[in-house]
Amino acid sequence: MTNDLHPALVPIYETVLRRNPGETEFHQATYEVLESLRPVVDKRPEYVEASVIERICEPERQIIFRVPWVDDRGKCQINRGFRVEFNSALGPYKGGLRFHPSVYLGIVKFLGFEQIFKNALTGKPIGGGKGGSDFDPKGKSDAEVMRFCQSFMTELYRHLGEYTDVPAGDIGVGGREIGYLFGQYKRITNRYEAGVLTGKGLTWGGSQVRTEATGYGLVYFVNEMLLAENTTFEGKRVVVSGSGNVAIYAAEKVSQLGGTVVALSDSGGYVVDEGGVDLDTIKDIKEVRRGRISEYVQGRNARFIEDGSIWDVPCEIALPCATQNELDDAAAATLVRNGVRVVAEGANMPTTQAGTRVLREAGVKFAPGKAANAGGVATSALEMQQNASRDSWSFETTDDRLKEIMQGIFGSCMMTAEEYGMPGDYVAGANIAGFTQVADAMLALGII
Ligand code: NDP
Ligand code: 2IT
Repeated sequence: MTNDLHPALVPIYETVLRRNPGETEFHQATYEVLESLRPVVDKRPEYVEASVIERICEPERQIIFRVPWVDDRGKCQINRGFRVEFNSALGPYKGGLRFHPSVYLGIVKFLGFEQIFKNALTGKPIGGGKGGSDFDPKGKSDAEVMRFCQSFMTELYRHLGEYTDVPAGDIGVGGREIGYLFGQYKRITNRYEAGVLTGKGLTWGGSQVRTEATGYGLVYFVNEMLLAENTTFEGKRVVVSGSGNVAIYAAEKVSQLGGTVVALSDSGGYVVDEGGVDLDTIKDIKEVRRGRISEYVQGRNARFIEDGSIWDVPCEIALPCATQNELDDAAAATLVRNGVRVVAEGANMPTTQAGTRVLREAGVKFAPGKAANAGGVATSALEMQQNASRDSWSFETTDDRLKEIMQGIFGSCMMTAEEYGMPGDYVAGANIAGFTQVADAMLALGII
């Protein structure tokens, strides 16, 4: 289906389909950006003439490698590792690593593609990339996770560097994994090159607020959306999907700003606590014990629902913070029926194309992930900045910078949408604002 694309972009999208067979998530991510570029093609034909759009859809480099490791029973396990270095027009490749059994090239490419524009929106000098593995950390011992990370880095290290490519976390990769990865990088290279990875621990080169940054940044962005509608989080019912890094700190900031998070989930189901979910308990289950969300209801007046959708829970603000395509058209219709006013993506591409259409047609304010969840990578850029200057900033200073960056992204999405005749369309605003920055740099750098 190409009928919403500018005619000049149809052959480019057809090339994406032909070159990347079966990579449906990558097709979806490119289609969404190309669709937004309709007015840009008319205004700036040089982007097509200098094949900037065509080049931006083809990764600069794609690395796929074997990751052998030995489990606790002494048995050899084989996983597949990926790093897609998508675009370095604005800076070194930057983007997370995902460890999840669903990871394949199409997932890594969609994430890397989104990352290009997200990183441009932050205003920081970072290009776009993403990586990961089909390794499943669930149920593995710390020792197994360490051996896997060491094997993964034994290949990946040769492609990294603070001026080349700087990974961080994503699904299944948090502080523990970044520690093992950084340790192995340091050992192989014999360099304490702190700026090669972000999301490090506070005692070994990490930045204040990086743990909280994606979730906090998402809520700062939504706060700007609410202020534009003359309202705030105060007294609002909020549903947050997931219960990982992004979901937990989004929920924390929502409650700090006076909202009530009534539901959270994991891949096993969701919990509803009408009085507001207790985050100390969630942190203990998820961050300390690495347990299941179902454990939350033990001894409390809350419900666990195994089958069904968290989007059935009525709310005014919905924050999908788990994974791609978790909010489809049926879920969107239920949210609309129950009176949702704002949907903002903490995860990458959590809303399907049909889901986005339902929300948009119902007049729901919708914030796309590349704008709304950019606080994580923006704070990674602040971590790189602190590493480069051998400095470390206080929590307050770093949090203030994060807030300013999110306000800046909100402003540029809004202004760009207005400039291109689509006021209030944050999807168009984010895609166009991110794209034009990268495209202008690519024009200046010549055909490379
Ligand atoms: P975590 O691994 O910390 O948490 C992921 C959460 O989502 C868990 O609750 C997990 O449940 C759930 N989940 C993951 N995959 C699935 C699935 N296939 N079906 C149902 N539930 C699932 O990851 P993050 O919080 O870091 O990442 C969440 C999202 O946010 C991702 O889309 C990521 O790309 C995006 N993101 C992350 C950033 C970061 O800085 N970490 C920055 C910007 C975006 P379970 O434990 O049961 O698997
Ligand atoms: O999707 C994302 O922006 C991330 N997982 C964070 C990337 C980063 O480099 O901090």
